[in-house]
Amino acid sequence: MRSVSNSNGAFHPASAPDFLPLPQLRSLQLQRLQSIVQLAYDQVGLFRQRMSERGWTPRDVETLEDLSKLPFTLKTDLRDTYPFGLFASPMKDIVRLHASSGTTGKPIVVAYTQEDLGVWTNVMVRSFAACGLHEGDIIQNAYGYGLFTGGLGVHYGAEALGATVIPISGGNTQRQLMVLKDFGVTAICCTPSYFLHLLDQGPELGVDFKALKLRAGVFGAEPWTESMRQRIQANSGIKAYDIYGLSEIIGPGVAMECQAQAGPHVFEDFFYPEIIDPVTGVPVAEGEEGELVLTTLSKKAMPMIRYRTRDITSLAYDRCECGRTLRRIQRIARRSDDMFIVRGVNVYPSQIESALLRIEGALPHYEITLTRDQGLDNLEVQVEVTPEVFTDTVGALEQLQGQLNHSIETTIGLRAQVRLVQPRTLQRSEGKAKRVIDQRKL
Ligand code: DLL
Repeated sequence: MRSVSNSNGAFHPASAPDFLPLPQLRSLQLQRLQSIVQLAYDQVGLFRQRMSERGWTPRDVETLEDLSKLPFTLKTDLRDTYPFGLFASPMKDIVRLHASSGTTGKPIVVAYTQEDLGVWTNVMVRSFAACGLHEGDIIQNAYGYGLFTGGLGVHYGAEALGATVIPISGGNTQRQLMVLKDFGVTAICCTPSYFLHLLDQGPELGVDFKALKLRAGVFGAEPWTESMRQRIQANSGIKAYDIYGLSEIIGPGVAMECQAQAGPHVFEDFFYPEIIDPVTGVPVAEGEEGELVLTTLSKKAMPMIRYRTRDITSLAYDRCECGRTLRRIQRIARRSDDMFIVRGVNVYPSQIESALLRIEGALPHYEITLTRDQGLDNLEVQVEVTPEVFTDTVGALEQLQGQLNHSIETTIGLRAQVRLVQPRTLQRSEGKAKRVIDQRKL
């Protein structure tokens, strides 16, 4: 069923919760928090055990402030309970699974009930409406379809908005540009770096962005800066909006910018944000920078209580000019762990390490270099090999290189350029090894 929306996109009925008076919003949050804590306590062994260790029961959550006494959920909890250990609903009620990179070779798995998918669609409709998209828009969805949440999350939201969706998925720049132009696309969804790449390639392939009908970009899934936004807007003539999300919480649509472009509003009626000191775990003062912690207030398949995102940001409490009462996160400045994002794919150095060490001849000394060429990310991995391998024939070296390439690609789903180097060439560090050199200019 198509939802109603007015044609100038100023207000969509689904956006009503964005404007709830704060006392009403807080009381809705508390009510939802209490029932989600009860669900997690009843259904998720790990959560119940951690609560019991502290001598707490769901009844101890009497105010929203009590949330800060509850145990955190970490990415390692998802890894340790792989694949389905944190599910709170029986498999028969789970209608969708997605997955995202874990810190080792195994991904982390996330689940949705039908009701959860409804919430996801709802926040995506509100995301589009917030940046002025509406029924009748033609949305090119260049986020990857598959286990990654970007493709399907955006897809169902755009359909429910009443827009026309083009499910083109990622890659194939030439075809993306042709569709942008020939189909009269009015909005595009992809990573900001991929849009820069499209923008760079446009003139070569006869596409003048300023002559297109395109007016908005919904960009996220990786860090980007205000200067990148300015560059995109100046060179393409579109408005570039920041969308934030993560698989563990739902996917895209945890937070989205409105037309004021003052940082993504968190859809707080479904996701409760806190900012903590990443070292001590203690909540920071209002407006201070720290690690974003999110609690899902309605998720039935896999409730996340105080999930540590590792994303460093701050929360803006001041009233936005759009009138939304939802707090805003500021741009994600960095992460408190070593995950990096290449072409929208999350990668941990430890995944690359395990891919390398699976192959005989590779040594545990490696260095990852990230560069960006015409908007496209490149991933180079230099790895030291044993002296025996190094003195081997060229053919043997090439074979090893091929094996390492393959091992990395099957582990992280991305192609890297592997370079074999002699033992003891890479710089040794006295403390924590510096594995990643990021030379990308945002
Ligand atoms: O990237 C979901 C998504 C899809 C968001 C499409 C936006 C658009 P994951 O693959 O689980 O999910 O990666 C989540 O990506 O913890 C951040 O570190 C980073 N990230 C996502 N959005 C932004 C953003 C999707 N707007 C991880 N700015 C998060 C900076 C972002 N970093």
